[in-house]
Amino acid sequence: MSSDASFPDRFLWGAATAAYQIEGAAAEDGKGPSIWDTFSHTPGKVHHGDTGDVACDSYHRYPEDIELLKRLGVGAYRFSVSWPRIRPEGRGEVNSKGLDYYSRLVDALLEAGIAPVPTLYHWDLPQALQDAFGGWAGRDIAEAFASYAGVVAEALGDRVHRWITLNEPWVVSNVGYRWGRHAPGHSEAGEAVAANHHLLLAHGLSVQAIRAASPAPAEVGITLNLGVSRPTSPEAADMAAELEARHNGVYLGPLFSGEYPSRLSAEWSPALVPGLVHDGDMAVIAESIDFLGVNFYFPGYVGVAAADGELRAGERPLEGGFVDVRPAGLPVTAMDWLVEPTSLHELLTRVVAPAVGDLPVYITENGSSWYDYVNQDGEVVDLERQSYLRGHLGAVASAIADGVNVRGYFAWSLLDNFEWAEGYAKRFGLTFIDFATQRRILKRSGEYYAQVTRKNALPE
Ligand code: PNW
Repeated sequence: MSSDASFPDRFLWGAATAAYQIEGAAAEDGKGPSIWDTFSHTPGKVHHGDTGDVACDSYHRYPEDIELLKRLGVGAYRFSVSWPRIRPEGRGEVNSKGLDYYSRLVDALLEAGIAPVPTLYHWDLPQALQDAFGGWAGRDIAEAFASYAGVVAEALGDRVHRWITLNEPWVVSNVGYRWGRHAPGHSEAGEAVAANHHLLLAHGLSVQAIRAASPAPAEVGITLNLGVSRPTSPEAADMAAELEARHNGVYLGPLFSGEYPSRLSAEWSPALVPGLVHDGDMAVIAESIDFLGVNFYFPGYVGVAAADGELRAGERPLEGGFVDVRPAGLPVTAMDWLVEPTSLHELLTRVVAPAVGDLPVYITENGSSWYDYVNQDGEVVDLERQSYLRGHLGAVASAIADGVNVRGYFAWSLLDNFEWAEGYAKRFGLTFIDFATQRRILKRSGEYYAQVTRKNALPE
């Protein structure tokens, strides 16, 4: 990977956030409660008892945040729309004050020359729909989501030309419904498999709804968090392939080939659950899209557990005598996530390109968390984040050189924010936030990113 990598003309540089992580104003202007309001207010669910009640107060401070985007020199901002701001009960009555907020945000972005790229679902499901349908585990959620998507597209589609339906359905179904670490905090494999299918069905129906409701031509895509699993010995190769099927194939298969991967069991494959997949569903899910969004943070390594079952240093248990491994020599972030930029190149060339062919791909999130602090000069010198960014941008450039159709990159995140179950303890921002005062400080990595976006190349 050469250090002077440059990017194609019209490569789209961006930064990303999500509504519950930054907006605050959790009960303002008619917003209804979401499952994350409920979950974060449940003792023991989120580190330190943190909630998104105030977060970065971006609901009020978005003009300041747009100034930060201008300093970064980005051409696009990926934010998410809060479903319970638009429909406090999830269905039925539309809250015009909620739509007005996003309309003001979109206008201010366009004024600044920044393209708005909204995500319609970044995990803040209306609590009323969790109660009514069991959330994503219930089939009726799919129509409700498509209806809400149509409402937003009708209101903003004269100015928004690129939409993302869902953020990371793998995390929604597994972290939320299988392992219970995210809202709604359930640990039911059956619910997780059902959620997997209903998320995809909701996606397909919403693609149709957005195109039908939008007053101007719209590009529509979905964001997946895809992974690479690397076996550390030949005996672990089959388990690595299994993990990739659960992580990637169960989404890429239906979206791009109209079928779930055949190797998976009923614990993981909606196709094997009686009554879950209805006639016609697979065609709706495979509705053609205009781009694929890819989120990437870290690779996985799979090894065989020690014969006595004891965990060795850096290992975490997986099922069936396998372990998740941290190979010596690779750095880890504050999240304990491995740093290995070549794995992003591997993902794009080995996993993404074969599935999507020539379809445009956007990296819709990539970034890292470190223990940042403000030094005596009032600066945040986050050299590890800068190095992570540089390495991963190099990987993107080399994947493009190898023929992958990557059209843009969104850094995660514009701001330090509410990092879900980790609360405010884990910082991913290019901007530091002092949560006591809401003061924003562009970090060294943000200055670096501004150089990249202006040169359309990696400096030095
Ligand atoms: C993504 N994992 O979540 C989300 O889209 C962001 O909202 C979040 O802040 C960011 O990554 C950093 O965590 C993920 O366990 C959560 O593999 C968990 C995983 C991956 C992504």
